[in-house]
Amino acid sequence: MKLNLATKLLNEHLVSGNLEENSEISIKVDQTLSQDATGTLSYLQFEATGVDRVKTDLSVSYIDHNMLQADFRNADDHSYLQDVAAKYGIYFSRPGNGICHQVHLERFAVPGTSLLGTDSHTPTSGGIGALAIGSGGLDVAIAMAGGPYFFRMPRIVGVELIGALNFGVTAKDVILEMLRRLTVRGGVGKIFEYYGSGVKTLTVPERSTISNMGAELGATTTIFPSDKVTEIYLRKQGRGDKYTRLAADKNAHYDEYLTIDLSALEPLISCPDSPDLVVPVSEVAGTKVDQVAIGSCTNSSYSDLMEVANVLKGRVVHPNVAMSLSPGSKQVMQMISANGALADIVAAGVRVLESACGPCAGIGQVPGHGAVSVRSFNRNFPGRSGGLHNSVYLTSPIVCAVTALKGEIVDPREFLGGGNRYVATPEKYITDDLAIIPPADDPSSVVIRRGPNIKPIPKKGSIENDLSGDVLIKLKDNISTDHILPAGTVTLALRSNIPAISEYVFSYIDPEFLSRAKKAGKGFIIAGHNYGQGSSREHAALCPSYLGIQVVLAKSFARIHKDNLINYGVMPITFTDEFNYDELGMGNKLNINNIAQSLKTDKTEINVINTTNGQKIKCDLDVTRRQREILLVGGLLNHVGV
Ligand code: MIC
Ligand code: SF4
Repeated sequence: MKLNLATKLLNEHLVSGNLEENSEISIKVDQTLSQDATGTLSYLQFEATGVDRVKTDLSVSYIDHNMLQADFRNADDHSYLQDVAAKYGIYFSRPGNGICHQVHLERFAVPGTSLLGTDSHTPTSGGIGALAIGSGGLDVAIAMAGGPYFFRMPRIVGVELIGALNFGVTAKDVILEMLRRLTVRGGVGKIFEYYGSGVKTLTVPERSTISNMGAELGATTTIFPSDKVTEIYLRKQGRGDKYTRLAADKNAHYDEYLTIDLSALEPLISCPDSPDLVVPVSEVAGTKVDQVAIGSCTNSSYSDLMEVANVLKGRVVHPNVAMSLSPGSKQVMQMISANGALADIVAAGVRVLESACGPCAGIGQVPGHGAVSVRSFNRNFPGRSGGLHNSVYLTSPIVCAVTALKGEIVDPREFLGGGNRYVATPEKYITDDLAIIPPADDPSSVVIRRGPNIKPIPKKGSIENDLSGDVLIKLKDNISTDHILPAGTVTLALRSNIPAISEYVFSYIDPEFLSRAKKAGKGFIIAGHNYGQGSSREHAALCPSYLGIQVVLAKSFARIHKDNLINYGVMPITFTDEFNYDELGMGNKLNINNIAQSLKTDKTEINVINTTNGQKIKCDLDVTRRQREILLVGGLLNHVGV
């Protein structure tokens, strides 16, 4: 059979299983990355494994999320991460060096290698032809300790790109078009592989914009071929030796096929409050805007910001708009400073922020009450911006720039009156790597600093044979990890302290949940489809588990979150018949009998008894043998004996 690229790379990395759709496989992990918001937990877990040096070819620890050192806690997390990196053979990317995915693409990602990251946007490196997957921190800890990464063999979707983008239309519109067609759960259990004549018209950073936001489709990952364009990019990054040509076989087989004609696309925008509520910009043109924010791992590359500077040059941001811009990396910041583009941006009245996630994770620039914010980011779930009462739109940097100038959403083709598509590609990138600290030569000399806010990770005992508890909350479809445990400065300072951060579980959507959960001491969550979409943060599984949640009964789950629930000993069960969801209510008392026994078999059918009315609800436990063993012993930490 003619193989697609994803299958070739999976084959090359395969440790166990076979590549049959939906069966469990495991792959060798060549590289890992982490960021500070999820990294502290991951490194605490890695330390607990007792391994004295990472076993990967390369592991990098980035500081990019919790940059606001409003008190001692973030600074303490940073020192902890720096010391752990030095001691265990991990490269440390200092605060200010940029967003993990942007920096990894520039400096470390290698075509054909596998990369596992503690962040859902790890597939950004798929733009360079890496097999890059996001997961919970515990899975990354195990990978650093030399273990493989387990997941279900996804369906491989071939997306053929034909034609070329027109003026005012960008790579962001390609992925927004995918979201328009497939929705935020259209990619669950799938890898998207792009191919076709249109691919060579896109630069590596443009490809990465597309692979980055494949996460919003719920995809396992996204991958592009590694071709001439990739080679030139790597050469300009001073890494030409890392290039290998990689492509699917001619006429390769895919499980599903899609085609996008790049020349037929128009500027698109996601409306509040979900990345898949996509419409043409022209449809919401005229909407008055209070804030514009450019940046994030989706759209803060050198060429993105050059395009913005080009539009802003000689113009001024509308008086009613507060505009910010966060360059994706130190490299980008240095380059736009050196060539004067930054001066044009500053002169236009833009507030230039440091190279970090910033407003994307609710770290500053929280929009005002009732405000409209237009962002070049990837997520607009409720509360994601750091506040609830606002309307966040997601679109390309060029739409952001013209919108900031006009004070209302506007189509760049109309505002600028047409022109040629401008994609700045430098002769050479600045590649000093001065903000990347290599591991210590003498690890034994490194003493790890641990601030008082860094607390041990709570563990659970083995699962009880009979589970019983109240329905503590009933949720709708597409509940994101931002709903479960909000982003923003308050919670980000608590990422290393599970008891403290647990106080914020569901705080935006149901402030009473916490007291209910504490009073009950145990219980069930009922949810709709795609429960746990979005971020990879383990806290969204670990904190409910800490509060006594034993079971999440949902219509369906997002991939990373389902794994995280299992890793922390929470049963992810689905309704066999969706309609039973309607019959359950808050406060119902539920029972599952003999669960430990069922876990020891391969039985997928589980009966949940609603003792409030005696109803028996048929449910499914769709987990692998390995995951059954993990659930039995109360989580992955117990399973690996740490
Ligand atoms: C995000 O984009 O939601 C984050 C913040 O980067 C997260 C990680 C986190 O919650 O710490 C992610 O995408 O995994
Ligand atoms: Fe950072 Fe936002 Fe990217 Fe998450 S999505 S890694 S918060 S820039």
